[in-house]
Amino acid sequence: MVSVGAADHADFASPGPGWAEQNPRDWWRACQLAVRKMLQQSQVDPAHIACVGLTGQMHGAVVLDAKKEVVRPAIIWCDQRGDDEIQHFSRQFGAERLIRVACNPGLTNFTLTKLLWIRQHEPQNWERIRSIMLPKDYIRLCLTGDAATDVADASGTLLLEVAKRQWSSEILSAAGIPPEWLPALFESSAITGAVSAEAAELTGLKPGTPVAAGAGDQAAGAVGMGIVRPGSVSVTIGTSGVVFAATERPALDPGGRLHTFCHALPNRWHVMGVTQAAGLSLRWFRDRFGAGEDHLNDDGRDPYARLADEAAQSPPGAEGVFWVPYLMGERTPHLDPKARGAWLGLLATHGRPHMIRSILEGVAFSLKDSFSIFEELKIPVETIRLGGGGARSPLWRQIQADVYGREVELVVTEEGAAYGAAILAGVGANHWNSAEEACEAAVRVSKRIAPVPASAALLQQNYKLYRRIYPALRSIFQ
Ligand code: XUL
Repeated sequence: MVSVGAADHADFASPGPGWAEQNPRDWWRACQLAVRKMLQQSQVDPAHIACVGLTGQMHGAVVLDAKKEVVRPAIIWCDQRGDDEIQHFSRQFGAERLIRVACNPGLTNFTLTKLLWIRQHEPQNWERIRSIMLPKDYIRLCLTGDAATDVADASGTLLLEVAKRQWSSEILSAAGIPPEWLPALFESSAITGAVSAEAAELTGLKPGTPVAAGAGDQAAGAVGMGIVRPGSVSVTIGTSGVVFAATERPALDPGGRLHTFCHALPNRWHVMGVTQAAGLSLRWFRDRFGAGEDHLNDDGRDPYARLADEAAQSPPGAEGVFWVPYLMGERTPHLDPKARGAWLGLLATHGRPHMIRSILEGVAFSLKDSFSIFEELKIPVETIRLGGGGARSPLWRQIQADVYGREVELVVTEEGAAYGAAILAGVGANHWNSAEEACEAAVRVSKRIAPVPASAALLQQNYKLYRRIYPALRSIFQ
């Protein structure tokens, strides 16, 4: 499996307010290093690798010229610059019609928005574009020479007819995007090509090793956590935070607050709600204010563990301090790129422990907003599994169980997206007949965490107050 360009661990350039860019060449260099290191450390014989799976951050726009050279840095998933362009497109296309065709509304995050922005603001770059792709598919191009993608990742472009699992000629023609710019579409476990001699030289993989379509980080992560059947839900806190539910059919939110995408299994879809700055809220705190009193002394401990220790000094509810995590605008439920982060309720008696705990609670409140929409749309929630960096913190796990008011589960393998990509590659290599069968065999629950009644009751109360914060602040953000 190759897990590519996940912005969770890499920084991005922000050359303007709310902008986010990375250079695809950096991903390819990192990928070569990572694959070489993996082969070296694991001592796996490349000849024994049956298939390579791919996953990576979603929604980015990688734009290439006729020679398949990168035209400009990729504008990535959390970039917010294209609000005017996507609003204009939605009005012209018809906002309701867009939800009917693409199953999703026009949002700044989606790939189409970034393409519209490039055309409007960088006509000289637009003229050079001959193909467009998603981040992990740029790595596929470097590995195999093929321009291909999977329906799950393609769902996040706003160029797909999600219900039919095919590119939308209607959207493409309304947006003025030539269909020949797009990669070929596959189901996630299909084989799209094979490792080229040149890529083999650079990575240490064996030439001719098949490469499966794979999926974006969320759908692959869900497979890695066994979220393949309706009723199973995951909450993943990486840079962003995602509440993800598998569905039998495309479940449409007429308000467009949830994303409705193809899942990485044939004939299956999923919905997901996204908090833009989940893990990012805590990383921001660490980067700006340090990781604990001893942050100047490198005591070798994980800075996030030190932050959690500090947070644990505050009681549940952070003695009235609230954090709203809108550091990169917000998707679910507000769909508002102008939303901003805020602390509320501070008194002179509060200190870092309250502020850090309020971040952990505020992110969990924001994720609970997705569960509230699931309830409205009657999307079943039978089991909840936690993943991503956020699931490594015992305190954040407990806060989540308390805020959701439900038992939560952990799975043995933490690297959800990478593990999911490997599972999908295993299906592609006919090791299993289906991703469902593979998940039965390869995903195990390691722990169950029940809500603590007293703190759960308090946090449910606080969630009601949290819900009132955005409407109260909205006009100030504008
Ligand atoms: C999902 C999303 C994130 C990114 C970054 O919609 O934006 O999962 O893929 O990891």
